[in-house]
Amino acid sequence: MPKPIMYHIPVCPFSQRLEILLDLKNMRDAITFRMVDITKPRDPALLAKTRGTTALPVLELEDGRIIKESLVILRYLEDRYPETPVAQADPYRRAVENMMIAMEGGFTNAGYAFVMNRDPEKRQAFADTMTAQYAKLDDFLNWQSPDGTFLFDKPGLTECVFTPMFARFWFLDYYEGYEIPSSLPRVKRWHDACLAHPAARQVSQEEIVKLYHDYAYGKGNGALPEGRTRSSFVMEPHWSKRPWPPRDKWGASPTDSALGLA
Ligand code: GAZ
Repeated sequence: MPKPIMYHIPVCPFSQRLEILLDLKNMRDAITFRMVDITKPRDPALLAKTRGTTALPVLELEDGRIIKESLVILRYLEDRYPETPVAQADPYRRAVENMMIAMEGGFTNAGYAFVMNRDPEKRQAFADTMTAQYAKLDDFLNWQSPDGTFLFDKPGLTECVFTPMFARFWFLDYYEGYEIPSSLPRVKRWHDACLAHPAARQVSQEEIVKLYHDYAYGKGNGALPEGRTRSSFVMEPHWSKRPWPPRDKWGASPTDSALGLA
């Protein structure tokens, strides 16, 4: 039986959204996952399928039709495999879920802009922007689920969307010393439960801190900090064989060999 193919980058948070959904549905085997190495030029055959765009994940259906954008793929998979629903069925509850999902862009941007900032004088402003994003989520949870842990009784579509970002933001803890303020206990409870859930274990803190090292030097998506020849995103040497990077991100980047990349 042919299966849909997911072209993905294993460490990409947008791809992890779909892995969490499939794990919650117990349906990982319904999809064939094909890994793409973003540090190498993109396969022209895949580029033709995506009409020249390079962002992943991309889902190719059995008949060759293409779906892009993680939130669109997420809802497609939910509709296509309805046996174990993850999204809310009731229209108002579905709307509540989607109101919270609508906050993901601002939240994601705040965290990435914060870790990529290279001006120590602006650090506090980035931290404040991050806290304002957590405060919005905290307020929403206090409105819709004040006594619960998740938005509804168990992890749903909203948790699929945000959990991968909570995992990436381990880099804020490590490189910025930033944690959710204790004045926001509701979002902290949600955050901790999302990360502790068995369906969210595709990446570890150690993997994120090592692979995303170059983001702390302002370089995303495989770009190189000055003086370096290999991205922290390369697949070899494997991250588990590299040392933990220094936490202080404000000087020049450590060398390839200091990072275990040589
Ligand atoms: N909106 C798309 C989706 O599917 O939701 C975003 C997909 C995406 O950006 N994928 C990245 C990609 O394939 C990998 S993960 N890049 C390779 C390429 O050649 O395009 C990127 C950001 C960002 C936050 C995170 C990431 C990231 O900005 O982790 O900006 C580019 C990329 C806040």
